[in-house]
Amino acid sequence: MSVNWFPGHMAKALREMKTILGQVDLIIETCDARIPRSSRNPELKRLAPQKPLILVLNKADLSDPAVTKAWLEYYKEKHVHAIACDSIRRTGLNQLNQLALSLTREKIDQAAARGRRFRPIRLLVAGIPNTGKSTLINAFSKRKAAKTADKPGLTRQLSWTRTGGQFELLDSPGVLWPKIESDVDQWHLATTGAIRDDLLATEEIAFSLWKQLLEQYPDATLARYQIDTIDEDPIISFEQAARNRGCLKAGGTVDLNRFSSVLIDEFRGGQIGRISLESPVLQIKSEKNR
Ligand SMILES: Nc1nc2c(ncn2[C@@H]2O[C@H](COP(=O)(O)OP(=O)(O)OP(=O)(O)O)[C@@H](O)[C@H]2O)c(=O)[nH]1
Ligand SMILES: [Mg+2]
Repeated sequence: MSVNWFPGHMAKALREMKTILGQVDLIIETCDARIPRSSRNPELKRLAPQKPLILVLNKADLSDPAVTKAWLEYYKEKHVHAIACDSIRRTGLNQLNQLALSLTREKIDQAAARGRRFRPIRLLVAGIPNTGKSTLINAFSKRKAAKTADKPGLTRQLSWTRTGGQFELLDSPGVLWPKIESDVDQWHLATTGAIRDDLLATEEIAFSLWKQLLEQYPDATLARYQIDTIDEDPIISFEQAARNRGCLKAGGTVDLNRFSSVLIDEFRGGQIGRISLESPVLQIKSEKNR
């Protein structure tokens, strides 16, 4: 099946980011703390390998705190500057502010020594769709300058926001890459809402999420969907959960499509619990096998 998740506006945004990079002091890359592996765009790394970069594991209020901590340790070992944030409640933003200052100080001091007037530090906020770039900019600037929404592909243009303080922030449209190779990556991106809901079959996304929940978070999942025991075949408990939720068609047959939407919504809203779908342990294993 050929799925087009790299529409024209993303290619255009990448081109525009390339041309404006000369004006940017530092890149803040947002990814989703629940899926730090599949929510990083390899094209962004290629865009400016020499620029200082801070990786924000955003939506950390929804991810498993122990797994997020393990990701931060993983990135520290890899010498990647990473910070966990909740852009809605502004957690992690002071740390982000301090790190952005310390990574750009030398450049700003050099400019001052050459007699240049003070100018704000320019940050490009980039990442895949729906990872909270615009929300982070609003939180950082304490303004509601950027529009945000619970769906991917809202921001369509590059636009600068002054913070009133030391920074100028460049919001950018969420960009994916032309070919997402792995099925698991596709499912994870769809589950967290990074690719449009109509691009993949809802039931397929939900069932892959269900299997992962049973494996990694069985207690929280069984409790939420009132299931006593797990059958070896996960489709049995999936159907049971749908029934328990009252997702039935006329005549009493189970409505898996409706339950699939319920499950995905509840996952996205954090109602099943704080859940991470990707862990650095598996990441290290796959790196070793390369
Ligand atoms: N729980 C939680 N939700 C967040 C956080 N940051 C953003 N959101 C929500 O995620 C959704 C997407 O946020 P946006 O800021 O529009 O995301 P974006 O990356 O700018 O999206 P595009 O412009 O489409 O690329 C909105 O519903 C936000 O309220 C966070 O840290 N925690
Ligand atoms: Mg946006």
